[in-house]
Parts: sequence; structure tokens; C-alpha cells
Amino acid sequence: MKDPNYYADLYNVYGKKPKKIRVLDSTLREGEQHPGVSFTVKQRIQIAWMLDYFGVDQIEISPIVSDDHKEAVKTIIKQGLKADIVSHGRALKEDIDVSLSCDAKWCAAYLGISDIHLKDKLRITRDQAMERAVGTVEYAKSHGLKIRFTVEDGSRADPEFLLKICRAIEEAGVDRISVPDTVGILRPVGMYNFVKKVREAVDTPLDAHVHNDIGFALANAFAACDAGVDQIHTTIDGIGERTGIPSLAEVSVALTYLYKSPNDFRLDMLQDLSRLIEEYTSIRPYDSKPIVGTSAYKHKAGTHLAAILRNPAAYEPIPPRVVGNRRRIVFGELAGKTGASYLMSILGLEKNDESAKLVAQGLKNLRMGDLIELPLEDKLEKKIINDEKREKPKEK
Ligand code: HCA
Ligand code: CU
Repeated sequence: MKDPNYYADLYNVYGKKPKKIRVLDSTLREGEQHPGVSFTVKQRIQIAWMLDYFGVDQIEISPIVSDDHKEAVKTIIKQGLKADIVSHGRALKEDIDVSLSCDAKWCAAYLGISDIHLKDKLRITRDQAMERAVGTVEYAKSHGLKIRFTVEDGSRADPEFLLKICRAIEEAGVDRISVPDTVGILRPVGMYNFVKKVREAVDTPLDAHVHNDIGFALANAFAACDAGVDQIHTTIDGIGERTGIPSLAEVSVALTYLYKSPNDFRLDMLQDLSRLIEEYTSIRPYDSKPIVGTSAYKHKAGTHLAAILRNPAAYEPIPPRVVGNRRRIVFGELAGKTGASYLMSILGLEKNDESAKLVAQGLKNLRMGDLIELPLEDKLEKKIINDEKREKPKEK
């Protein structure tokens, strides 16, 4: 038999050559903008280490928020991590100075360019915005910094002005441009068209920063890749301003399995990363959250149990261990004959078709919904668990 995902894979990569898409994680910047999130300096350092070990390409953090943040940025930069540390601030010389004082090599500057941002937030004209954008890039470059420029609210800006500003900052030497859908108003094809316009106007590498206000963030991030972006912004569990941005788990798994992007992610850290955020913020991911949710690998209906007990791939796109999750089966009124017979075998009861049928009927008659949940490891997982046990030093 072919790999269970063989034909689906053919649809996914249809005529496309996989290209490498990078990840910038902004848990320490966008993530801290989520209501109720505020990390300590130590927590920020630990999160940065873990993100680096996981394999993201860039880690974004803002030193301009508070002295505390500045201290974290300085310390994280000193660690010499593999990922670039991107010091985020407004498109102002004074913010670039803060990044310089942290010894940053990379900075990011954002400036609202839609009419509403210019008029009602910044209270400046388009000409003044243009001057500020170019001035900021030139200032950063003249101080030896690499700079990403974010045309904030770009999806709602006049395309003519958007392209004019992109061309001008490219001329000034910008290293990357972030094309954001700041209020999450685009649908995937809209995001594609938006990015395509910018892609055709400039050669600078592009970042996709997309918000999830209507639930399209993940789809829009990948539509942006199809249009020429080569870096996606994420946060752990997707936390961020309002409804946040795409989650690191979903993006990294999609890149690896659906897009075949050659990244080097330690996907088995994903659930631990999610748990870490839960511990530091008391924000609990909802149980059906893809990849990391507690229900992401639970199987319940009798027909599903029957298949899973023979081959879990029947109802799983990717094995749970690969992403640090665990498979569980739920026994209750939906368990069916196969489920009941499995339950009987682990309870050490002699089973036959007739008694399994009776137990299944009994579970239904109880009308108590789910009764118990059990972990279900496959052969390979059992082997790994046993090896792990063996590796542990014996206690005296
Ligand atoms: C913000 C706005 C921003 C910036 C994105 C970026 C957005 O909160 O500063 O710098 O790429 O959504 O536009 O998060
Ligand atoms: Cu944002």
C-alpha cells in the first residue's frame, strides 16, 4: 500500500517546486500585545532560547515598550542565538537609537500608510509619511543595521501610495518589507493580489504579517507565499493583538508536511511550547486547537476506533508524537463493538463477539456520554517510550 497521504500530497504540491519559507516568531512582541500577556525578563529569555532551538529564523521583540523589555532584548542578543533577533519599533530615529543601544543587528520599523492611519492615528500627510519611511531606513542603514520595514495597514492603503513607498524604501536600502493585513480584512485571493502587486514592484524579500479577525490568518499567510513572500510571522498558539496571528504550530507543520518547505524544525517541541505559554499566561488553548489541542489526537466514534486500532493513519494526517502530542481513545456510548472489545481486552476480560456486543449496548444504555479516555500508543511509539525508560538512570 502507498503512504496514506500519497495522493493528497500530489494535490498539495501540484506542479509547484517546494521553496523554502522562513518563519519569524513574534511571541515576544505581537504575542505580548495579547490581552493578559506579560512575560518576565527571565521568561522572555527562556522563550527565545526555546524558539531558537525549535528552529525559527527570526525572533521579534520590542525594546521600546519598557525598560524591562529593553533589558530582555539586550540579554537575548548577548546569547548569540542562531536566529536573528529583530528589534521592533516605530519608524522613528529615536526608536532606531533604542535598537542600537541594545546592540541589535536587525531592526524592524512600522508606519501606518492607509489614509485612516495617516489621518486619525499619525496625523501626518502622505508626503510626511514618505519622508519618515525613507529617513528611518536611511538612518538605520547608515548605522550598519539590517532593517525590515512594515507598511502597516498596507492592505487598506491606496495601492498607488503603497507601491510608491515600497519603491522608495527599496531605493533607500531596506532589507525586507513586511506586507501586513493589519485588521485581517482580506480573503485568501485578496491577500494573493495584494502581495502580488508589491512583489511585481520591488525585489526586496517580503514578510507576511496577517491577522485573524475573521479567521483567515493561516490561509492568508500561505496565499501570501504563493504570491512571493518568503517569511511568515507567527506566535506560539497564535496569540497577539485582538484575535492574533497564525500559530507557530500550524505554520511549521503546514510548511513541513503540506508545502514540503526544507526547514529544520523540531516539531516535537510544539506541544511543550504551547504548554509553556499556558503556564506563563494562564491562556489555555481550546481543546480542538489544531496540532497542540488536547483533542487533536482523540478518537471517539466506534467506526473510527475500529480503524485506529488497526492503523492510526486511517484518521490522523500526521502521527501525534511528531508534534509532541499523544493519541487517546475515548470510550463511551459511541464506542461500538470493536471499542468495547478493546476495552474488555485491556481489562483482562475474556472477549467474544457476543459479549463485546452486549458491553457496547450497555455503554449506550448508560447514556452517560464519554466514560473514560485511554492513551493509545502505536508500536513505534511504544518502542520510543521503552527506550526512553531504559535510558533513564536507575534510582537507588
Ligand atoms: C503593530 C502592527 C503590526 C505590525 C506588523 C509588522 C501589524 O502592532 O505594531 O511589523 O510586521 O499588524 O501591522 O503588528
Ligand atoms: Cu500585527
